[in-house]
Amino acid sequence: MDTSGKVITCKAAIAWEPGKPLSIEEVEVAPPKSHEVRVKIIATGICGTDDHVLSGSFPNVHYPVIPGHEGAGIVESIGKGVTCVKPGDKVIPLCLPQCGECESCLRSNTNCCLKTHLCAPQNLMPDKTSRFICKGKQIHHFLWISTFSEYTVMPDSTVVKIDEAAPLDKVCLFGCGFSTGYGAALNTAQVTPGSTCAIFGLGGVGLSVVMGCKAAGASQIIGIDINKDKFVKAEEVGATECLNPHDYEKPIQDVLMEKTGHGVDYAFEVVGCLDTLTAALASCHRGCGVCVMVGVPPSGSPLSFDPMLLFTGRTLKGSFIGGWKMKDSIPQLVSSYLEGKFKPDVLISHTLPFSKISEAFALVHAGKSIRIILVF
Ligand code: COD
Ligand code: ZN
Ligand code: ZN
Repeated sequence: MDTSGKVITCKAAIAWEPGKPLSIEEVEVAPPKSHEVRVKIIATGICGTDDHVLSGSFPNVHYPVIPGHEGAGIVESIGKGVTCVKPGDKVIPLCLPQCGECESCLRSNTNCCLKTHLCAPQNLMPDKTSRFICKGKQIHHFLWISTFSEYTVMPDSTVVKIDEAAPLDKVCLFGCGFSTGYGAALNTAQVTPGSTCAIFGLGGVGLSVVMGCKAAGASQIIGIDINKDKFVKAEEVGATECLNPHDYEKPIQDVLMEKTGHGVDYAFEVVGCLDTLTAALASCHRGCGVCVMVGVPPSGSPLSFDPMLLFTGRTLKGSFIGGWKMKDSIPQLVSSYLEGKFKPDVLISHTLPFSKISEAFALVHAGKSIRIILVF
């Protein structure tokens, strides 16, 4: 049945207010307007950030909202003026737009498009209206892509065509988790062969950092997590050793200093916590260590640390979605995946039907998952 130009009714998971569990509802999804694309989502991952949306700790989210930002699907229809994709294309929705026109997009040294949610709200489409209605109420978009809906509408700056051979229930990980972590090591830190790395937080994103450090040729890769169940996977993807800070009486940065002599060349914060950020910075080589912040501590929390940590030459850097300009890079990452250059599949601990989204979040909360893929 040709659905283009018509409202589609489908299932979506709605967060009605912060602190409440998701509920699966029937939503009406309006057709795409000019420069918008409607995508049938085939698979979506659950990222730590989606959980932050449920708890209310992710900034600038308007409720009720359909979260989800790590999806893959097939274009159902396109609005006027869309040239980058056509119906039937396999695509990945982008949690970071690449509009191609703004000051950042025109620079080669940043991926921070001025249309990102940090610069402009993405709770509604660019024309300030929603494409989602449930029980007569307007539902907000999340990062413009809301992948926890079987059909979703997004601006054409936030979607990219990928190889038609790509398995969508695997490559959805390129929409956030894998790209964020892998790029933090390769693009932001530019890890060098033979170097020493420490990764704080071994969730799906942290494990992708481990994979990036390994691909860059690091010789010592130390994983750090308070949940020792995460160590098996970390060692499988390249960690040479794993540490649980709770096993030591002294702070973990002191343990790392002792282990490495002068500190690690690269430390990555992939928890989203102020304490682990300062510990990561303090673990770096005092003269030339680079600390990369991947996680985001709760908004508004001030960071304080001894300035001497920087004075001697350490660098503190942020990494935004792995530093990738997403439209340019994601199709290439997918092609490299199809050539067998890396295996983010190992991050997938569970694949469940979309109807089990609440069970999936329970597994996330119990620390029993790495990446859960939901399939429609
Ligand atoms: N020390 C060491 N490890 C810890 C500590 C601690 N004090 N506390 C928790 N951990 C571990 C947990 O046991 C867990 O294994 C890991 O840290 C966190 O993993 P997940 O699975 O909860 O999260 P991820 O890997 O899916 O995502 C992590 C992020 C840090 C990217 C995310 O939560 C975040 O901060 N997102 C905001 C940043 C952003 O916008 N990123 C891009 C879009 S997601
Ligand atoms: Zn994410
Ligand atoms: Zn831009």
